[in-house]
Amino acid sequence: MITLWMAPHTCARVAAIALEEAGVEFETRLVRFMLGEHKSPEFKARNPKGKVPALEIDGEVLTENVAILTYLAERSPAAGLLPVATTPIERAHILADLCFCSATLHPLVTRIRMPMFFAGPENALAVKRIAEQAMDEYFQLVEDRLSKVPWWFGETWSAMDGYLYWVFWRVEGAGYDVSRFPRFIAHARAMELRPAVRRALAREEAAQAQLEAEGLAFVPPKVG
Ligand SMILES: N[C@@H](CCC(=O)N[C@@H](CS)C(=O)NCC(=O)O)C(=O)O
Repeated sequence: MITLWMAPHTCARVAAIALEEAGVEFETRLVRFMLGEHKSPEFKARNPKGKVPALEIDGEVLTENVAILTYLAERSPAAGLLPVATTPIERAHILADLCFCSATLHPLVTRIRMPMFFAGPENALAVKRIAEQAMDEYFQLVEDRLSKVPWWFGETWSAMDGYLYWVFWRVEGAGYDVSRFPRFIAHARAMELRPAVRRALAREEAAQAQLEAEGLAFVPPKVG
């Protein structure tokens, strides 16, 4: 039994896309942030960090997207979630790319999306603008790479593309000007055509509809 603990619009989407692409059978469990369920003893027993995603596999819980993606890639080798490394340095390069998403891009996403969490509402716009400037450099890096090949690792899709897609979608929705990055836009739109991605998004939509029905959907205040 595999369970993905998730909340709509969060980086749990990265894990959901990989699970769907790998054809793994799994159920999703909605974590209601507005009720603080992610900080509840029940959830923290699974992930003491109080964050999604958490992937429960036969009672064992795996956290952190980088770990989840590398686990899934190894568990379902035929799915080709990540390139097959033949040397330790190749393996390390793949890990570095995934860490670029989790450790460099994701913190900027949070500052662009929720700047008020970092320095209060009065400084939110300044935080957002600084994060956007930092993001420009990294979006250009992705843009340059995607101007040569359709997917991050070349001609073949990988779970890294799912990670980049979530980053793109999250900041686009927060008003970040993506129009300067046409290859990245094309990448996002190509992602949305993939059947597995559509299935992952449908799961999220169902979870979001449930939150809305319960009056628990989170709407971040607009900044800028
Ligand atoms: N490094 C973690 C980041 C997880 C994370 O920050 N998740 C966010 C949603 S995108 C979360 O659960 N935030 C709730 C909180 O921090 O209170 C990963 O890659 O899985």
